[in-house]
Amino acid sequence: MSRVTDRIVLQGVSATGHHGVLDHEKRDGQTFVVDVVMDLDLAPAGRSDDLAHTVNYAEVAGDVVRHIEGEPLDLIEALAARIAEDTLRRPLVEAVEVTVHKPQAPVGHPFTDVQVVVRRERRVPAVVAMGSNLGDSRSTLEAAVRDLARVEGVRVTAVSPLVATDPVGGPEQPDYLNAIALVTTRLAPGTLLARLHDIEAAHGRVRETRWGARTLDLDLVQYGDPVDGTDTVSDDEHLLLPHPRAHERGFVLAPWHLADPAAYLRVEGEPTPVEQLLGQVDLGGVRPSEQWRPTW
Ligand code: PH2
Ligand code: MG
Ligand code: MG
Repeated sequence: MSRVTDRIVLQGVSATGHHGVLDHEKRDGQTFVVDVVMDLDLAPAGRSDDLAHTVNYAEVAGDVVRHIEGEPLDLIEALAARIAEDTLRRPLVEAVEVTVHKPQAPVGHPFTDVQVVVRRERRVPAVVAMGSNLGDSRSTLEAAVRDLARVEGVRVTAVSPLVATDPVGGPEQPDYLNAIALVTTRLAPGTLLARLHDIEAAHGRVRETRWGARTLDLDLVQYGDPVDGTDTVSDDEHLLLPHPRAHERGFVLAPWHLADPAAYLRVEGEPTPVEQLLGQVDLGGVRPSEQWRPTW
């Protein structure tokens, strides 16, 4: 279920900078050398052969040189941290390790190199809606929580109570059990969604009838925080975010509110309290269920 992280390694980018605690360092400048290791999923670019599906390392090198040549700092720790934060702003980068070398540092003794290494990981909150109405739904949902927690780069932070719900849409089918899992993740949204599909498939999910009965459905409802505007909004047909129907579905809103009474969802562009949305939907088909005991 997990993935050995792919990476891009950019090594030995060098330029002259004026960083250092000593006056002569600020005045005269010296060579700084930077390595950047980016963790990201390279499978999409491997399939498509399209630069838009990966990180352009030439752009990263440009950023590094701008930082080296930019505002003089006292510490190479500060230089490394800024480069790392900048790199992590690129949406596909899950984690980054930056090494700053200062081979001409005023160390006062013969030495070959001094380096600082910083690692920074993306940590984005995300909301996963879970549903099942075929087989032993409660056991399936419990297993799905464990599977989710085992995905490399995903932490489960909270899980809602189970709710029993009337099926919405689709053909005649059994009632559902629904729940919400709150996670934090360093995975990019498309990567997280692909891992959700892997878990569905591992539980025998086959994609046949739209809105038909299923052993397991895992939907990515929201990625990021709409309150501070860091949520991903996407109309890519393979990655619709926020989930286009979540705001009108009691089987999503009710358990979400139980897991996080202060939750917000972006609706028609506006961050909206889930509690308010809950007041606008028909909750007739949503009932408390026999409880589950998810562990992860
Ligand atoms: N999921 C659907 C369609 N209808 N109805 C309920 N009650 N619960 C669901 O999870 C659900 C549904 C499509 O994903
Ligand atoms: Mg669904
Ligand atoms: Mg789905």
